[in-house]
Amino acid sequence: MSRMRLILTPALLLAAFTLAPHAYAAGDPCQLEISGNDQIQYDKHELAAPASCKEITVTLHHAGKLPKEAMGHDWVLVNAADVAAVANAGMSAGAASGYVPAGDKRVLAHTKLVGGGESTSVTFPSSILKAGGSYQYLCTFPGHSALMHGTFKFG
Ligand SMILES: [Cu+2]
Repeated sequence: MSRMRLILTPALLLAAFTLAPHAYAAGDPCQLEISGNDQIQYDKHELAAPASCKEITVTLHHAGKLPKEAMGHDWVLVNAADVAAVANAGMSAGAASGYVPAGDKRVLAHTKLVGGGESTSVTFPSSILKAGGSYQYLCTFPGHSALMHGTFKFG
């Protein structure tokens, strides 16, 4: 009986430590996650954060294997009307700028460009958004935005 207890206790402690942070992250509506893959796809076509968030964090995972030079992904938040213009500006900005135009006010928030197996995140204040406003996110890697875009809802 005492031997059984010695075996069980560390196992239970380990379970508690592994489960707790996960449950917390999943329960925070201001912490959003999205993945991109080697097929030029995001796994989500919509992200939403409630108006109660003071700050919003978006974490982008690249679930693929290809390097960022061939299949880079980023996550760029814009007003819905600016998707095409920002995609074009990103292409012009080029690889050295991570395909994000520097100082472009149409870019509301963005992550850096990542390749397969990498993750990155961006945190931005919700004060840059209007509750009920119409926002879109896109990947600005050349040629990706037609497939990689989605709706961002705030409020
Ligand atoms: Cu991409």
